This record gives sequence, structure tokens and C-alpha cells, in this order.
Amino acid sequence: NERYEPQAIEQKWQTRWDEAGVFRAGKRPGAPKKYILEMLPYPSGQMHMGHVRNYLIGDVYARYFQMRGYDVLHPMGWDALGLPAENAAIKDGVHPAVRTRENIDSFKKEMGTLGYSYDWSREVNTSDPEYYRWNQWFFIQMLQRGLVFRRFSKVNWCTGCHTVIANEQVKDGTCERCESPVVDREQPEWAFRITQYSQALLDGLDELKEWPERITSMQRNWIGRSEGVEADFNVPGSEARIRVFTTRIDTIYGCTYVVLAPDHKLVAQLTTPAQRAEVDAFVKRMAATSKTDRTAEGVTKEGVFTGAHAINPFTGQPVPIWIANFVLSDYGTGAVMSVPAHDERDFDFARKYALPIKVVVQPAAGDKLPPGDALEKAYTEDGVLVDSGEYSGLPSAEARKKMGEKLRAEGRGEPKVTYRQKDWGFSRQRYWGTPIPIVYCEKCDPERKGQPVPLEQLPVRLPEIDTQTVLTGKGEPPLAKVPSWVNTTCPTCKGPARRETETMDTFVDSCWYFARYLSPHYNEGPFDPKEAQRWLPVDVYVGGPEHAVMHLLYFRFWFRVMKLLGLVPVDEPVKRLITQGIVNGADGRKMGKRYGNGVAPSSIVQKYGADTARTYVLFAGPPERDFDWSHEQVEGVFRFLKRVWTLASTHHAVAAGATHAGTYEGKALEIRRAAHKALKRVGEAIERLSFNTAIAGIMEYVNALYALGTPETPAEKAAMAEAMRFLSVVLTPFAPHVAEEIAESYGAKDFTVTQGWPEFDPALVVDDVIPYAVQVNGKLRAEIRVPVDAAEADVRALAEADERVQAAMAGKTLRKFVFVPKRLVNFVVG
Ligand code: ANZ
Ligand code: ZN
Repeated sequence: NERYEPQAIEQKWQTRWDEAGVFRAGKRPGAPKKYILEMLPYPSGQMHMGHVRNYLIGDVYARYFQMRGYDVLHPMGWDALGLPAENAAIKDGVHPAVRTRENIDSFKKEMGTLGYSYDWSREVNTSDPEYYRWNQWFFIQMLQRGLVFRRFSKVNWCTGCHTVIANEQVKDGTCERCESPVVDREQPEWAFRITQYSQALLDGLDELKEWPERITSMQRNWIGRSEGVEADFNVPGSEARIRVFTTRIDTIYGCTYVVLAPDHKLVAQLTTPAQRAEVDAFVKRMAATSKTDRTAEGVTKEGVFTGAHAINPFTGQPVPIWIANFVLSDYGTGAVMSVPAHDERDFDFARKYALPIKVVVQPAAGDKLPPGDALEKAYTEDGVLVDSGEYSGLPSAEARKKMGEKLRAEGRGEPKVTYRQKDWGFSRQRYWGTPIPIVYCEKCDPERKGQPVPLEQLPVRLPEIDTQTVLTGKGEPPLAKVPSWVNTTCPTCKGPARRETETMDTFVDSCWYFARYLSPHYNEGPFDPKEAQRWLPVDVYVGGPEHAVMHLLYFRFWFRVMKLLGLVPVDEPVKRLITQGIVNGADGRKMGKRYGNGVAPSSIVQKYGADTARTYVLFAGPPERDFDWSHEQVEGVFRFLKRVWTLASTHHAVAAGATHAGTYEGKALEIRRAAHKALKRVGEAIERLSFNTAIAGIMEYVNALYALGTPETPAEKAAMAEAMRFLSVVLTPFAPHVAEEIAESYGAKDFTVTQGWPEFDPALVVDDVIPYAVQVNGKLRAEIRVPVDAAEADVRALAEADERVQAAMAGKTLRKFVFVPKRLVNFVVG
């Protein structure tokens, strides 16, 4: 074929790959494995460029490693449960299952047109009861081990989605998904005790050498380990003791007041009659303000005095007890000792309410701080203690140690490590999720703790429903509106009982789906542990950086639970994480509905073909960086593939099948050198995740072959035949359809991924000529090309022979000659 017509070849190859099962995992049992994974999509109706890019990054590796001889697992599935389908159902009455099915079909069809190398025999759908059954199984295993519990707590209630959402989904007091206000609500909920793993999850980060530093440091901050001390302040004339958490016990002699969270349990008890009205009003106002609104940066610090005092355990002196908006009841102990001289927040607060400021730490060197009432701002660094009784003169760190030990010895406190991370509440009051496998029996379980559904009764399936009456977005949770489902029998007494009507957060589904791919139809457990031995951990995981502290932390937690259950052999699920950058529109803003700047992948595929779409998206920038869509560049890539096509077909008549037994010289050698260098350069760039330079390398290679012209001698023809085979090799990860066409026309008997990635010949890739910069008085005058191993004298002679250099030195005397091997020479003249 003379003309490049992608539409004529792409479908053909997609069908052939599919029929031959060329991307099935497990075909090479003796070979080393690679598990290449991309975050599974939520099947919305349409695939966008972000998806395309995400899957392409994985696809390059899947094809490349298969060519390198690995047994590659590259699966795909659907994160099919969740809010959007249910919210849509509330609007238009289409059952979420129906909509989800349609969406998956169209999404999958569209994926097909891009020629991704998936092993579809392992497809997983999280809304399949055979999948979520194992969510329920995990829940029960974790319940038995104390890793699931029911708590009564303050939750984030989204007023738009009518459900609880995670802290991570609240952005500036609104729901990340629907942008409705989020309010605090007290209610019982189920939670995973992820905090039991805080330290393990933190330590594990050190192992993750191939994760982006940005992601590991976000996880570190999120877990928020803090080393400090808990100390008790007694309240005279009361049994009450206020326990504070501080990272700066060394400053305790400077504590001039104590602050409790407005919802701290001692507030009511401690408040004096004179202060009650003011305190009650403040507490009430705070209760109606969400946590984010209370503590967001820029929110003014405010508080009220309770009228009570507490005794500083070191000085024995009383200090006033306040309550304030900035102290959180769910961090540390919900109470702080305030040291205005050494903490900025306490300083501002003390100034505002005229509370005393007392300096107790002086800088170890330099100017001394003035007395507290003359202080301009808090001194927050470590230093040497002053006015601190027997601790005066000690450096901060040493004082912290001594003071912590003393509190412990006296039973008035202890050193303590605190984590900012919270347990993961996963109850959702929605329909389209995994039913929580719990039943409540009034007789056997009067406290309503809940009893797990017996394992042999799993899965607890979602009931069939009348969509319009059940999915209304109002009133009780949807499942509570299905009496035939809610009413069941108690597993203990066989009497009447009620099912839990909450469903699980869909982040549960994405905690372990990658393991289900290993044995998607296994029914003796969530997956076959033998397969886990073979395939886990995942070698390369590709997804959006927005998952840094939810999915990527939750699934690390879950993996450790799976280890505990003996299901997986290692601690961490993923070796190398790649977080892809954003695809922006041509206007530089994130591509999508919001700005109406979307480019539909299908429009590009239809017009230019999948190979152009693929190659462009990978050429537009390094995978981890954002890029702006450029239509000119799409055209440019299309023209490049046309050039590739023309090159291959022009030489076909003379070169296909050509062989040569003798030596290669002159042009024949140049062709071979270009081919072997391309193989080396593209392979190395792929390994370094530099797909754009890999593609640039292919472009240069194609240019070099054009420049070398038509092969004439038998040696040149044979060299060109090899060059065309190599061209198909290096194109395979990016433009696999064109690659197959070329390979086939040059006599390949098998698919390019199966034929493999040949080793380059080291003798053919050495650069025997390198450039030298030639300077005169440090100023660049010329560039010369010199044999790599040329001696200093030879380089100098060549440089001196250059006309531009001679012109620059004319009439001057040489003072010095500088020679930097393989880089530059400099003539110093005067
Ligand atoms: C006294 C003190 C003196 C503090 C000083 C700091 C500087 P991280 O590092 O984030 O753990 N704190 C403790 N519990 C709190 C709560 N529930 N709400 C708001 N603030 C709380 O921070 C620990 C510090 O944050 C603690 O150390 C406490 O203030 C405050 F010169 O105690 B510090
Ligand atoms: Zn019972």
C-alpha cells in the first residue's frame, strides 16, 4: 500500500491480537514477570484524554516488557459502584446497574479503538456480587480482628449527596464531587482502624524508592507523626484533670493559660456559673460551624474564659482555662497548654485577650529576647531554658527528655507519639455500594453492636428495587426502604432481625481489585494466594496524583491486612508508581467539561487513527508533567507516521527479504549504525520513563534513514531490511498498528511483541566522532567534529585550522591553550 490509511489497518490488527490472545498473561511460566497496572476507571459515559494518557503509559511498558521476554500481566476493570450513577438515577429514574452496564460497554468499546494491550480475560467489575462478596468477607475478617469497629462520631455530611463523605473529599467546606455545603453531623458509623497501621505505613514509605517523592511526602504529612508529651493539669476543688498534648514540654514554665476544644467533655463541668451563658453561646456557635471553617487558615482565633483554673504540674501555679475555636477535639487530647512567648497562635491569642506572656527559652546564641510584655513575636525555635526552675540552663531537647521522664515517674503524664491520621469511616447511606454484612437482633444484641452475616450466606446482594420509589435522595437510606430486604432472620436465635442498611465507601473496592485480576473467577477466597506469589507486588502502577492520600494510602493499609491474613507475600503492593500529569486544553486550562475545551479521543482516532493519537499524547511531554493540547502537533505526528509509512513502502521492493553475508562498509554501515543506535536510545528512554525523547529518537532515526537514500548494493539492501525491522520494533510501544504492518511486509511471521526486542550490537553504537566547542578568550567561535580518541595535539590542529578561529586570533599572541577532553578547547590570546 502506498498511502497511509490508519482506518484500513488498525481494526485489522486489533482483531488479530484479540483472536490470538497475544496479551494474555501467564504464557511464559518460566520467564520473569512484570505486572503493569493502571488505576481502574469509574465508567462514566465517555473516556477523556486523561484516561487515554493514563492507559498509554501503562501500555508502553506492557508491550515493551513483553518484547523484553517477560511474562506480562496487564489487566483492566471497572470501579463500577458509586455515587454518580446513583445521583443520575435520582434525576432520571434509570437504575444504576443499567446505566453502569451501558457506560462500561461504551467505555470499553472506545478503549478498544486505541489498541491497548489488555488481557481482557481477567476483566473485573466491582458491582458484580462475585466481586463485592469479598469486600464483605474482608469486612468480617477485619471485624474479628478488631480492625473494623462501630463508633459514634462527628461525620462530614454532604447536603447534596445525602451521605457521609471522607475528610479527604471535603474541599473548603464543600463536597469535592457536587460542591454542596458539608456539615458536621453526629451519628454512628462503621470505621476501619487504619490508625493501627499508622507507624507501619510511615515506615513502609522508606521502602518505596520508586515512588514520586511528592506522593510519599504527602502521605508522610497526612499520617502526621508527632512526638511529644502528655501532661496532666489538676483543677483545684475538682476531680477533673486536664490532659494536654504538647510537642514543647520544655516551654511549660511559660504556660500562662490552658485551652480546651469547645466540645471537650470537661467544658460543662468546669465552667463557673458566672461564665456559663457566654461559654454556652460560644459552644453552640462552634457546634454549628464545620471543622474546616473553624480551623482554616486565616480564620480569626477566638475563645472565651470558663472561669476555672488549672494547676501547672511543674510550677504549681494556677492558670486560667479557656475554650477556643482552634483547638480540635479529635487531635491529641483535645486540650493544649498555651505558651504565648513560644507559639505564634498562642501569642496572637494572648495579645487579643490580654493574657500574660512569659519568656522561658532564650536563643542559644545572638540577641536575648526582651521580657514577655515587650516581645514583638513568638520565638518558636529551640534554645536554652530560663526561669524554669531546676531545668534552667538546659538545652530544649535535653529538657524535653528530662521533663517527660519526670512526669512519667510521678504518674502525671508520659512521652507520647500522636498521629494526625484518623480512622477510616466507611459507612455510606447509599444504595449503589457493597451492603455491610451485619444484622441487628433486639433479643440477642440489645446494644445494637451488630452481628456479622455468616460467611456461607455471602454475598449479601443488593436487592432489586423500584428505582423511582427507592432512589429519591430523601429520607432514610435507600436500603431501609426495601422491607423485604431489611427484614431477615438472626443468625443466632433465628428470630426476626434487621439488616444494616448502610453500604461501604467505594474506596473499599479499589483497595484490592488488582489482586482479583490474578484469579478473577476464584471462589474459595478473594483471590488465589498462589497467583499472588507469582504476580505481586505490582511492578508499575500508573494513575492520577489526586489519589495520593486516599486510594494510595487505603490500599497500602489493605495490603498489610491481606498480609496479616496470609494472602500476600510482601508488605507493599506497588514497586514503582507513576503519577501522570494533566492534559490541558489548547487554552492551558485542564481539559474537560468545565471549560468546554475537551478534545474527544474518538474524534482524533477517527480523523488520524489510534497510532497518531497514541504517539502524540506520549510525545507531548514527559508522562509526569502536564501538557497543553496542540492541534498543530497532532498534525505533525500524523505527518511523521505518513513519512514512516512512505519510507517503509519505498524501500520495500528492494530491501524486503534482502540478505548479505559479507562485511558492511560505507553507507551500508551507516544504515546499520543508525538502526542499532535507535534500538539502544529508544529502549533506554523507555526504561527511564522518557517516552517523549524515545519518540524524538524514532523521528531522528527516520530522518537519518531518509538522508541515507535508496539502498543499492546487496549490503545496503540487507542493512535496510534490518533497519526496517528495527523500525517496527521501536514503533511498537507507541504506534503498534503501523509497526505490525511494517514488520509483516518485511517478512515477520509473528506479532511484534512476540518477536521481541533485539539486542543492539555494541560495536555499532559507539560514537566515533564527537563535537568540541572552540573558544577564543572564553567566547564560542566554532564547533568542530573530532574522532573520540583524538589526542590533544590533533584537536588543537583541527581547531587552529578553522577559519572563524583564525579570524578571531588574527594579530594576537597566544598566551595559553586550554584543553578539556571530549568537551572544549580555549585559546587565550592578548
Ligand atoms: C505547647 C506548645 C508550646 C506547643 C510551643 C507548641 C509550641 P503538631 O506538631 O502538629 O503535633 N496542639 C496539641 N493538640 C492540639 C489540638 N487538639 N488542637 C490544636 N492544637 C493542638 O502540634 C502539636 C502542638 O499543637 C502542641 O504543642 C500543642 O501546642 C498544639 F512553644 O503545646 B504545643
Ligand atoms: Zn437473635
